[in-house]
Amino acid sequence: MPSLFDPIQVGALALSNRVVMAPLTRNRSPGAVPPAATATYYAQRATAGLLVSEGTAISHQAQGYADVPGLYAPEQVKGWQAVTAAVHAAGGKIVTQLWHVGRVSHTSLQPGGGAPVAPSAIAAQTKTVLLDNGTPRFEPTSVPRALALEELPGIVADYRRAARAALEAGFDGVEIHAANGYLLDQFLKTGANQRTDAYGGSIENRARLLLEVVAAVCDEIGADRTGIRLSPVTPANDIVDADPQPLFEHVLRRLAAHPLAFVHVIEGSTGGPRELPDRPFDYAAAKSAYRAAGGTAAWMVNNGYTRDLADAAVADPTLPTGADLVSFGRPFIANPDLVERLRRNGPFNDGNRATWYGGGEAGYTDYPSLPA
Ligand code: 8OZ
Repeated sequence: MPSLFDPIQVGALALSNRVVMAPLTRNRSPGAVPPAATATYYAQRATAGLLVSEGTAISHQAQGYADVPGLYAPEQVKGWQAVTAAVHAAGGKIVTQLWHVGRVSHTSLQPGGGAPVAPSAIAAQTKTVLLDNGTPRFEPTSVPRALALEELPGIVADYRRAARAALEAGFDGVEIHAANGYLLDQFLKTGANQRTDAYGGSIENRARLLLEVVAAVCDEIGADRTGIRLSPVTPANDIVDADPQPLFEHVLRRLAAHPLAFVHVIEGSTGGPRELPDRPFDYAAAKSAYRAAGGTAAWMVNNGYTRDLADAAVADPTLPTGADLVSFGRPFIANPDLVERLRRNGPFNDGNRATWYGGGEAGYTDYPSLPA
């Protein structure tokens, strides 16, 4: 029976255990360049089997929050090189999360102060994080404009370029962020996509952009270095779909055509309840649909996992309710040695919410590890 602490091969990546650090936005990259502290922060957490970086913008247009890092300029790649070198020196593995926020943005963050882009010109009733001298300010997102059909190949090309840049930056691979109400999730779901062209309407059409992005990234860096993050029912960033079960089973069946490294599924409401009475979803059925279609990727589960829940999930990864990997988000902020703390069943540090977004090293690189 496998345990959380057993090694596992995930695509091209040999992981030392099954505990993954989930992507966490920290807003500490002025000019979209990760600073030296970011290398320290990730290296401190390198005992995770795999680190997934914070969401990293694939283009200027992809930016939606203050001081988020990018992978679209040479100085950004250089900043990340120091991070990946530090993680590798500490014995860890790290992939970057390729992110386009779509409508979850603000004109002050967009090229030329323009409107953010989206499948349709429907505003998200949500807030983004801007910074006033390092202090977070939560600001409503701006009304987006609908992307023209002719613009979509450029977005796919931006994902492809960013995937190439990720390998130049020394990452072991990428995770395509298709969750949490950002651009690819906006295309998938009826609440944000009212297009009448080949990218709207039917499930096939709404999944088209995501599948084009996956194909381009796999072609550029290899499916065995590519993962994807999905959130079938999260209400994060004001996203909703009228019928998520067939939508996600279609997406997963189509993803099965690529021998991906991992599929990362947020169960329930991101950072919130695992069960949503008004948004039921059968994750086991979705996983079964993926495996029945020949999907071979490691199955990574996320959201509110305790040691007990994680043990149960990895005990039999072949079950529809089982998982190969479990990712932990917030617990990794305050517990750099989370793997060891899980092994010992605690104690766990409590994080300080005031320093999640923005600021310096306080609440970033100063959480203690347990004494050996
Ligand atoms: C919290 C704050 C800002 C961004 C996500 C990238 O939900 C995020 C995010 C989370 O995926």
